[in-house]
Amino acid sequence: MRRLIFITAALLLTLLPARAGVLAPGRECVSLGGRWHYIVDPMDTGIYKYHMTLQKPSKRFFADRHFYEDKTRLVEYDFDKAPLIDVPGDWNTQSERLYYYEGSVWYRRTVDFKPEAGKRWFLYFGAVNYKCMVGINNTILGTHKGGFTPFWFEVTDVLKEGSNSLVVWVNNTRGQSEVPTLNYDWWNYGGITRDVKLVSVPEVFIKDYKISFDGSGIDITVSLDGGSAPVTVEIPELGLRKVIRGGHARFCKVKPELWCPENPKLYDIVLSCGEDRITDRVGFRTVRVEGDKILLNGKPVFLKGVALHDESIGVNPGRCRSEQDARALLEAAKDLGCNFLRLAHYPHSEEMVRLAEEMGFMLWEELPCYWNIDWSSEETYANAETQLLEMMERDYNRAAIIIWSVANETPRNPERLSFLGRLIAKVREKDSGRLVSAALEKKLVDPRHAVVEDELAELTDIVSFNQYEGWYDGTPADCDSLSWQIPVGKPIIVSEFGGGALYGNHGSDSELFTEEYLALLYRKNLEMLSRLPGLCGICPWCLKDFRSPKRPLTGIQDDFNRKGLIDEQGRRKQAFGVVRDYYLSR
Ligand code: GCB
Repeated sequence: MRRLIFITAALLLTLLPARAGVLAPGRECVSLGGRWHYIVDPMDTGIYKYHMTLQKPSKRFFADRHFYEDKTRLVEYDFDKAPLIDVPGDWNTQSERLYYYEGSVWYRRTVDFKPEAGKRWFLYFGAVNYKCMVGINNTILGTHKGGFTPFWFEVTDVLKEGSNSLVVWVNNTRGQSEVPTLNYDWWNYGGITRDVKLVSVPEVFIKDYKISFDGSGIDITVSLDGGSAPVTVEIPELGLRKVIRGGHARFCKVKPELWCPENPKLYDIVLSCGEDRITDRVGFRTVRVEGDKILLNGKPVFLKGVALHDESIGVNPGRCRSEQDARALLEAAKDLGCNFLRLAHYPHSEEMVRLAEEMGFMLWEELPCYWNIDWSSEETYANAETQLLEMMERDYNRAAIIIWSVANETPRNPERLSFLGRLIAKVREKDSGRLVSAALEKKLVDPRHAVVEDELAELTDIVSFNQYEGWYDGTPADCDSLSWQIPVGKPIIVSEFGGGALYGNHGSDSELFTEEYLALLYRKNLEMLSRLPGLCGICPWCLKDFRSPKRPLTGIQDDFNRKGLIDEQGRRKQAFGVVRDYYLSR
């Protein structure tokens, strides 16, 4: 068994994808989304021999029967006859048989290709949950781990003219040392959950660019792949143009219209290098902390937030698949009066982030270091850091993101402090223009006194914590007299509070899971939180009821965490109005 784990780990480690940068946005892409064939493989027959020694993957499913040369061998699978599934999309909501499934699924589609002289080709995945191995025409391109961030492989030398077989092994088995770990409160949606694209670039191309604004000037750094050449950068509306030769340029003394929720101004930017050209939309703003205030563009701001999962609104909701799915959630948050979103508990899609930016939401983006992960494992740390870098690289240029958050409700111990301390140092090394946080916990020292005591708060810019007075602790009325002891001198964000209610379940306001109870809970919590000195923002937990296998209560939960202000179909509970009235009054 040990040998098997070792061989599997070795295979997974040696073929890592190319990383860094902005490969897909603003470029010529062919979406490979659509109907793919799939084979469910709970025993990993496509990988292992019957004695569990590692089967050379090229001799099994990657060979793709359709293209299989050796017709004399017994082949017990056929992608062409296998059922079809939508990509992007989770498998759990597309087949009743796969609703609770955690294991391996093989995907296959064919890709028509016509080579062009002087071009290179990359295969880009928006996200695959959780692990995957990708092959084309029987050549394994590599593997990726981490369910919410993009990765890509160069396929220039692998694609052949005509039809190509693209096979992806996906596995969403949870693991003790993974990020997230075995236990978490959301649905483990498996599959190729975000778009797959074929991207073409010239021999020398812009691999990455980063733009930032410090209040007086705009800095741009670019990096190239395949050679060196000058890069021209233009922001036409500001009349800015420069040729970058050494990888960096600064436009001094510029006065752009600043991005803010009331005026989410974005500018077109064009970068060109030889035949390569990328276009994007970027905003300019500053964010910093002064004492216990958060300053956006130099002025104190109150974050009227809500937390949400990347799960669509609908009768059978699943992982969001499209811009329309993201828009429906964002419109609900707009109606609630929000100017801020906590994108919980892992990186949401790029579409979600971009649309939120256009619509004027400040954003908190988060890593799935959730509850009690394996703090002492160096491999777990490396995994978390990779996910962090992939998230930051994808979204560095989004002005809407004001906070990177590294963890949620993690237990206090030295290993965790060191692990998260290293992640925080990494964030600061890569980005000095944003705030760093982590959602901490509060403790009741007795029913009337709550404390937030956590050495991690010394490393973050903001003291953020989750609290559930009136739900997991006490009653809504207890909010009236609860006293708080919170580290002083930093801004405070209450990153979660709330309770459960089933939409349409009415009764007295002392009855759990009724809309009336939840409305009272919110009224009492909002009064209590408003009294906290240094309060800079709040995030009700959460916008929409979301699927969670930890919530089986029949007739009420039925596999949904019912703490949404709207239910899974978008219907508003009474508490929605309570929060909206509060936001209108601030
Ligand atoms: C929390 C977690 C969140 C859960 C929520 C709950 O503290 O951060 O992920 O879903 O509580 O509903 O219990």
